[in-house]
Amino acid sequence: MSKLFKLLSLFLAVGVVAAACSSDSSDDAGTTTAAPAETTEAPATTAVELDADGSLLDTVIARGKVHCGVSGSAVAFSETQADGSVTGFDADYCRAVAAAVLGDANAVEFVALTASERFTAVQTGDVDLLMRNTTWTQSRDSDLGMDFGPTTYYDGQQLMARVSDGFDASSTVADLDGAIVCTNAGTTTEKNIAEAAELAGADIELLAFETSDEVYETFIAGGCDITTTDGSALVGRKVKQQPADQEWVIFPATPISKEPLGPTYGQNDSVWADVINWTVYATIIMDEYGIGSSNVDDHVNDPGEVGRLLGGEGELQTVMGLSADAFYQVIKQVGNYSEIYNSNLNPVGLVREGSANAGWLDGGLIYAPPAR
Ligand SMILES: N[C@@H](CCC(=O)N[C@@H](CS)C(=O)NCC(=O)O)C(=O)O
Repeated sequence: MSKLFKLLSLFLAVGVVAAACSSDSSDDAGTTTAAPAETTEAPATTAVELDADGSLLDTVIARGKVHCGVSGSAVAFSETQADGSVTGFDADYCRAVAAAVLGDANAVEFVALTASERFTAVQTGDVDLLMRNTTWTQSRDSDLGMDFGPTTYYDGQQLMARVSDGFDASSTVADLDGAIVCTNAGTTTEKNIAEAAELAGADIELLAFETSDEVYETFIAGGCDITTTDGSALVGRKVKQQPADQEWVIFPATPISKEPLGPTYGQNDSVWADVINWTVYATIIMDEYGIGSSNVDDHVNDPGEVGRLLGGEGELQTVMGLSADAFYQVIKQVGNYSEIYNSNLNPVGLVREGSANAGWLDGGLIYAPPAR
């Protein structure tokens, strides 16, 4: 688009806003006035172009790297290795975004953030997105200025304790009366357990630590009776850290909260949001077709949805500011949803079957809108 047209578009857009403001000061009238602009072709195009100009997408493409906020110590989700590389389910979704935007899954700079640091890092622009065991909540969505992408892992908060302290799989929050409970600061976990204990009439002492490593060091040393966080994290830590002389049990079977985890980014950048969201959706849709890294090359010329998503006729990736082959690169270099899930989470015992993270056709919640 020429500079002149862009400028003209800007004036047109400002005109629409000004008209909306001047016609009536009530919210209702503003909405009514603005609505026709969405239904006529030219102003709708204008709006898209203006958004794209200010989007993080341009910044990331110019920079040639995605700055992705992760935990770095979340077992199976994002773990910083001795050589500095980061592995895990969340880390792979950072790579998927880099493959989509830059054609290179390795064009990621991982930024390790504690739970309490993470949202500031998005607000200051230190990271372009979070893939950090982050729960979608109303306050984060509104008050904190975040936006959330599709849930990549449906989690829920549980508790972990020593069997020798009298806890078992049927224990409940009411059984915590008198217990010292350790968790991470700046999390939903911290708030949920305080609220749940109060509701259950259990008097607890809550210790909130900045990192999970401190939580588990304290728990193992007997400084707390209970640790609590997302169930997936408890499973991972139990596999990795349960000492030979202790037996840990996770309860209750039905989590005490819903913790939908997924990509998180700054609000009001729908071009960037679309890119991240459709990167996730592409991994889910390809999974539904049984197309992954090993057979994607056999399907690039497929008709319909598969062909479109892989860059063939009718593709929509270029409309989003990406290369036509953006999602081909995601599947080829990183894999589909099952590949990402199974390679990272099966080793700690987390399986899709029978869980909320199964596909919708298998009774789960993993679902994507159609690519057309
Ligand atoms: N999903 C919850 C909890 C997130 C959280 O901080 N989880 C812990 C346990 S997985 C964590 O990431 N620990 C890793 C670390 O300390 O870096 C939230 O969004 O508040």
